[in-house]
Amino acid sequence: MHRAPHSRRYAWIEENRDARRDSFAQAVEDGLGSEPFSLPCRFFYDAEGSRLFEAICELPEYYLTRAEHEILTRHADEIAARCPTPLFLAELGSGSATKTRRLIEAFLRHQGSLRYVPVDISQSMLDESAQSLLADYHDLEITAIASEYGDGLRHLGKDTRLPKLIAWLGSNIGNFARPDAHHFVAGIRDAMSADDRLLLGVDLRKDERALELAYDDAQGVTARFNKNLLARINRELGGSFNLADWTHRARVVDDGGRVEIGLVCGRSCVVSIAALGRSFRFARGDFIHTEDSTKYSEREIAELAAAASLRIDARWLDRGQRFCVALLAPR
Ligand code: AVI
Repeated sequence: MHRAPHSRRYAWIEENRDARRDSFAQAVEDGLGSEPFSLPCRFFYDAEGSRLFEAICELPEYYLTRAEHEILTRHADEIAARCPTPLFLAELGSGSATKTRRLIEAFLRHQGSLRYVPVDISQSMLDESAQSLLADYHDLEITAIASEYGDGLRHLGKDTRLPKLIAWLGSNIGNFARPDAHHFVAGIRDAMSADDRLLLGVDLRKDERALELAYDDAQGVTARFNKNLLARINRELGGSFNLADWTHRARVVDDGGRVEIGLVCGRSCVVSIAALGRSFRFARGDFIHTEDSTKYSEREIAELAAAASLRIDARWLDRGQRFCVALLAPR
């Protein structure tokens, strides 16, 4: 465990750093080595990708963040009142933790002090958000975990000193394929004791046009976010992608249940990647799948919970009925 010199209230843990670095090269080799081409979306979030994602959350078309924020602002005290206290608050994929502030404030009101355990792949994001939270909340302690979800969850499962609320917000669940989402929620359930709770933020199925706009915004921020994956290959693995040859594409499929995101090749090209010691050939029209953003109906959320032996204690929608936050408890 490492402690930042500037605060006695901040500690951070790094899980599996080498595995994380190696897995990027391996994922690129696997994903570009054969068709259909793909790159896993978890690699979007280097420092630049995290910055671009924060910009996406501010876009007028990207309603998800505002809808969830509205729900948390209106119902954070009720969420805290429904949880066993005192507890500690853990968060998977915490990012800037902006939305989490409403929860932190509610728990500080309910129990006076709070330990917050954010889990995020981006060390820089964890450091930045921790410093800003600690400056604003004097009764807050933070133990940040820099890791992928799986390692973070294993760590949380062992932390049984107090009950915990695990927040998995921002519809991050949407970036899992449906069967993987079921599997992952079951994994969260395994890391929970009887008094623990899960707070799940999920984007709902909706009108296709609203989804298209949310994932292909007028300012092109989402396109830059998507293309940053190729830029990251160039930066970290010595790749030769010419970003101008690639176009962002977001298509609504499965009856509005999923946005399929990727990059379309506009000109045939050969891309060398020094760290892999090989080249990849792409033809005009080739597609690299980079992300799925899956949407759920309220019924699908109930099925997801039931399949993981969780019950819905309460759920809230925003006024526009676009987004759902559900509080889940072990059955
Ligand atoms: C992080 N995740 C929930 C975002 C989403 O909406 O699926 C990622 C994103 N991709 C494009 N825009 C936002």
